[in-house]
Amino acid sequence: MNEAERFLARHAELSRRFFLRAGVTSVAAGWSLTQAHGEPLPPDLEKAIAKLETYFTTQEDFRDVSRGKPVPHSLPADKKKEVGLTRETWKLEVIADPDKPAKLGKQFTKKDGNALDFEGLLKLGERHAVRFAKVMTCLNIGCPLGTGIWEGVPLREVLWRTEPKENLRRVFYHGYHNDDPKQLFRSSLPVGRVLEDPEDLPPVILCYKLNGEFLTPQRGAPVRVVVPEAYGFKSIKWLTQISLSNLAFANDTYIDGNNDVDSALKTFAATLSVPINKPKQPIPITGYAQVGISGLTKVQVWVQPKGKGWPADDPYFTQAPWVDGTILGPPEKWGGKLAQDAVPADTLGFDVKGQPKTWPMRLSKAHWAALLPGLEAGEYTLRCRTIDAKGKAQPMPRPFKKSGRCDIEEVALIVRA
Ligand SMILES: Nc1nc2c(c(=O)[nH]1)N[C@H]1C(S)=C(S)[C@@H](COP(=O)(O)O)O[C@H]1N2
Ligand SMILES: [Mo]
Repeated sequence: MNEAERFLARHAELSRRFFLRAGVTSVAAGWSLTQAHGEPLPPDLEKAIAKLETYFTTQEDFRDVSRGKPVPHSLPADKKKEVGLTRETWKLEVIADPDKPAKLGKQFTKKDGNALDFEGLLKLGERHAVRFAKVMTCLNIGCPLGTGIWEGVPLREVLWRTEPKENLRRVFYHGYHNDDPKQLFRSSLPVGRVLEDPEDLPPVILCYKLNGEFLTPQRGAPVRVVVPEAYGFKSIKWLTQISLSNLAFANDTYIDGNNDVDSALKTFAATLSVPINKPKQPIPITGYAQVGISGLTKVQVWVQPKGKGWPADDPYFTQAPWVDGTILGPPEKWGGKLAQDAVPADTLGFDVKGQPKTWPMRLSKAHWAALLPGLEAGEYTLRCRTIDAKGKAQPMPRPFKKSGRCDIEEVALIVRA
């Protein structure tokens, strides 16, 4: 056996000993692993897993990338009230696009006094509300901003109330932007996506709750759009206007940054903890994977001596000796400040006991761990990648940056005597 073969064999043995696929579920601390059939985890790995982020993110812990001068959520309380950024004063206009109007039976405007208010939205929610888990990721940043259970009324319920007749091809929407056209942040969807949910996706919603609580101003209160399968820029915050258009193509704000605005969430892996190690000691590693529309079957890692290089005709390292990490099961504790730490009843994708029906869940995250065989002292490069449900290795099938980050992550791995 050469060195690489020995590494692979030793990795296979460690995995068998410590991670028995069926036996890997998480307990007490949220993330530690029961070892129903395997040996207890080495303390270093146990500790790293116990320290993983909680599955859901509290509203406060979401990373904020809001634009605006001032950012709307920072306005003083009086001003918020005045401009409709409170639940008491919020008004949503739903109109025909003045430039390319769809033919509607009705419009909802402030002028006519029939704009939708928050009470009206909650009333619709009594019959139509849905909730689902989703990771919010900025196409430009790549690293998820947070994961939560988003709740609201399917946008189509409001759309149908305009009694559309014809010439409706696209739905445009924007939020409060300090009444300054230069600050407008807008997005859009083909009307078909609003009316129907392909491939069992949750509906596009007018969202007013996150993790069971009303949205905070930072997260877009009182109401934002949430598009389940999309990157963050489609999920417009501080929503004030929807316009129904005969225009056939997108004019999202994110087009200006050369972004692919039709891109759905991608699957990719990243590390969370990579310790400095002692020679010949097994190396505990943890990470997460974003689970895009293509699903997730595997997370893999590969360790290479630093600066070793790789044939240029294999830029995605497809021929490298990748080894499988272990995808952790659903957590015992969900976090995110969910009431009683329970997933709310009737959350799409969860059963009556509040357990996920499938795992890993699409449009969300999964966490993973690996215990790598010990190495000689030195510096190494650790890479991780996902294999999606169609068997495609990251960054395929959509490797381009401007449709969402999915580069294979490279981090330094140091082994020091
Ligand atoms: N009105 C408005 N909505 C917005 C934005 C904004 O600047 N203004 N930023 C968008 C972008 S680019 C992202 S990535 C998400 C982030 O959502 P979050 O702040 O809840 O994490 O909000 C989106 N909605
Ligand atoms: Mo973004």
